[in-house]
Amino acid sequence: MKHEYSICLMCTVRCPIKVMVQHDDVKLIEGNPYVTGIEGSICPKGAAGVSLLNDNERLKKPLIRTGPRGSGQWREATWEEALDYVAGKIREIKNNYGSRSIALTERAHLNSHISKTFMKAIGSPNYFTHDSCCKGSLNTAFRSLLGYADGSIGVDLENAKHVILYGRNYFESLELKQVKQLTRAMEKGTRLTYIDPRVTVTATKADQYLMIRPGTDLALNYALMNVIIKEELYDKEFVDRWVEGFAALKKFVEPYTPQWAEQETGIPAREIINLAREANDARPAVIFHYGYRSSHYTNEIYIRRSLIILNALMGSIEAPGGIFIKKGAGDVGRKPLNKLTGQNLPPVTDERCDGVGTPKFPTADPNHGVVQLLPQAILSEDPYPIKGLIVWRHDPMLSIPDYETNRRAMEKLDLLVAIDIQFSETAWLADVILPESIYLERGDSIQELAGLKPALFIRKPAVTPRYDTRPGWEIMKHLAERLGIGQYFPYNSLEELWSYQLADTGISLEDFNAKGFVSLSKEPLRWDRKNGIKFKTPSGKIEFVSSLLEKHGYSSFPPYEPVNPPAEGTFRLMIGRNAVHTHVSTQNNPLLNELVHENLLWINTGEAEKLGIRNGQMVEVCSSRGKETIRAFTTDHIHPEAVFMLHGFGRRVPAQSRCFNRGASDTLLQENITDRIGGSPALQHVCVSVRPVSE
Ligand SMILES: Nc1nc2c(c(=O)[nH]1)N[C@H]1C(S)=C(S)[C@@H](COP(=O)(O)OP(=O)(O)OC[C@H]3O[C@@H](n4cnc5c(=O)[nH]c(N)nc54)[C@H](O)[C@@H]3O)O[C@H]1N2
Ligand SMILES: Nc1nc2c(c(=O)[nH]1)N[C@H]1C(S)=C(S)[C@@H](COP(=O)(O)OP(=O)(O)OC[C@H]3O[C@@H](n4cnc5c(=O)[nH]c(N)nc54)[C@H](O)[C@@H]3O)O[C@H]1N2
Ligand code: SF4
Ligand SMILES: [Mo]
Repeated sequence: MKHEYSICLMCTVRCPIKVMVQHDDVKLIEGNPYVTGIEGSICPKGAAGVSLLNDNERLKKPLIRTGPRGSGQWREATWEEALDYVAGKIREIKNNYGSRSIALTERAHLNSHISKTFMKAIGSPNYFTHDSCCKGSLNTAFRSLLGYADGSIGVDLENAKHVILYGRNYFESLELKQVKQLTRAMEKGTRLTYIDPRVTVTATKADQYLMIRPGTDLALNYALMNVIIKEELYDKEFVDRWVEGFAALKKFVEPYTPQWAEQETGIPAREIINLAREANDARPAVIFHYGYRSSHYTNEIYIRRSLIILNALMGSIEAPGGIFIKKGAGDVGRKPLNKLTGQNLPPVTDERCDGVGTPKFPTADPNHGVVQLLPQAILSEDPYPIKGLIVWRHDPMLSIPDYETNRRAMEKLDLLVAIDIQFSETAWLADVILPESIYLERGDSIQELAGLKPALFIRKPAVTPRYDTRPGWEIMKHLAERLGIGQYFPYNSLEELWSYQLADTGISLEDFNAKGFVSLSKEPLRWDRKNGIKFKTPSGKIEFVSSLLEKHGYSSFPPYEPVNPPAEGTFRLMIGRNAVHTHVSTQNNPLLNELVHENLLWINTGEAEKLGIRNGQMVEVCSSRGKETIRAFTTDHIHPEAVFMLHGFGRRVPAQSRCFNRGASDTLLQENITDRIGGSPALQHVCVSVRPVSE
């Protein structure tokens, strides 16, 4: 049997894989055996990529809509026809409203340098990614403290002595390599503390689990800082050398005692004091995990800042077993991969339609915008109309809170184009669907993976496309040619794209053949903690008092204010993932759907009893935005103030028959409210009532 080394795309973690191929068919997918930390392993979703290839509910040909939006009436088209149609509409919108009225949103991917260049060449500032909905506030928190975005930061789980996770549900919301690192570390004695209002799989593996009242992590952290500073449990040398604003923090946290935090969080004061002391015992090899998905509450920026500050107090930044700034090709004296930047193009000067980078929203990251503000911008035409939207590997209908408002926004567009592999809820409303070949059938831009040991990875086609689909980088090139901007995309084939990236790097395509990757450093790269850490803040230090925040009039340490408490008779709606599904992508996958085909509403047993709800019974969940029906799962393993459901179910597209109408949609219930400093949506702001329904 032949094999090809490639990169998984069943989720966005991009694990290196080995694809076993016979007669142009994929027989098995394993992890790449040569990659340290992966050693051949793969998660259930990665293995299920096999069934995606031959799924008869995939997109197979370009489609042009013939009926009203959402009616499911399409006609098949040739690529020429579909691309001509899209290019014609883009030109029309440009002529009528100007270039800025075209937006593009995507789940950031290996070819994002191509889509960014495409938008620059069109002349529109409105390039968006999913990122704000995932961790916009974490990004801003890191920039406010270290000067780096969150994407530049990693955790050295393997060498940590104590890992403290705040709802970072590693064993279900997977990053394969990190899960394996953490497991190995725990086998060698690393302590795991897990803090969540819900007993997750990760909680069951922890040495210590603290059930926190939802939305009160900031209170816990202020109290931890209070103890750490009062009992002098912090790394004085590190703080003296690297921290700006320690004295201000010290004064600020004085009133936030563990006894105070006990009232707010429900965690006993003595546990809070213990945790502070245990962290001190392990420092600097201690990680207060700053989280991954960080779109929960309106004060998210300050929760994330407090976690990063705790790491700084422990001196864990750039220490083995702490958190680190990722190193790239440049750090080993190599030339980074070339990427398209459209450097010969004039800069785009129009302001973004979400106001990011303007006085309206100065602190969020303009590199990917705040995508959840897009529906409102479309509907209000403020500051100007958005009339065309290209959506590439993203499902804003489901990934931006408040489904009904999203739908109204999509309906208002003159042009909606979806580049996807299946009928997403957004594709279902599109004018044109451009089907992309799946990751097993296509190659993509080479990946430069920064980290302690930077390396290059490559996604190569393992089999030929099953249907009339194309890779996204080719679709964009062909669209660009029709718009007279083809010259900014200097490739005609995958090989030419790779050659462009590798030019003058001293690395050739053949270097990937043996193991599927090229290592750039054998040893972990760490900076000298005395004098060598290159923080990118204006002061060159860790800014507890943040110049980014203060210059725009925001406080670095605002007094604690509770987030909205659930009104009488309602519960906070918490959400998350499990190990079997990826966001909104895999619910219709033939194999994964068999494993988990609906979501359940976790509700505390005592609360369920009060409402007359039995385990397994159907219940109606009602919010200010909508109503859903779902099966109840009664359990003591969730805080009584909250209910919980998996994200990604309750689907409305009949052509995705396996997941159609199964379970409930969190998106439909959520309100679209944003942390106006950090940029994340407060996905868990919404509170819901729950009542039994007769079956
Ligand atoms: N309501 C709500 N919203 C959320 C979240 C939540 O929990 N609840 N979570 C947030 C988080 S953490 C994230 S990261 C985002 C994720 O949001 P999204 O990026 O929208 O979600 P995904 O499921 O990763 O994928 C989106 C689309 O990519 C398509 N796709 C998959 N593979 C390919 C491919 O190879 N090519 C192309 N062209 N398309 C492909 C899928 O079919 C799907 O339609 O959502 C955020 N928004
Ligand atoms: N299998 C799988 N793995 C994935 C993904 C996937 O879709 N599927 N997606 C990837 C992506 S893009 C992301 S962003 C990450 C997400 O990784 P995580 O952030 O670890 O994942 P979530 O599943 O969103 O889990 C959120 C947890 O926070 C808890 N929680 C809710 N409210 C609070 C609170 O107030 N305080 C505390 N302490 N906890 C709270 C919830 O109960 C839930 O268990 O996962 C990544 N890995
Ligand atoms: S975590 Fe699983 S689905 Fe995600 S990239 Fe890795 S193997 Fe693929
Ligand atoms: Mo995410």
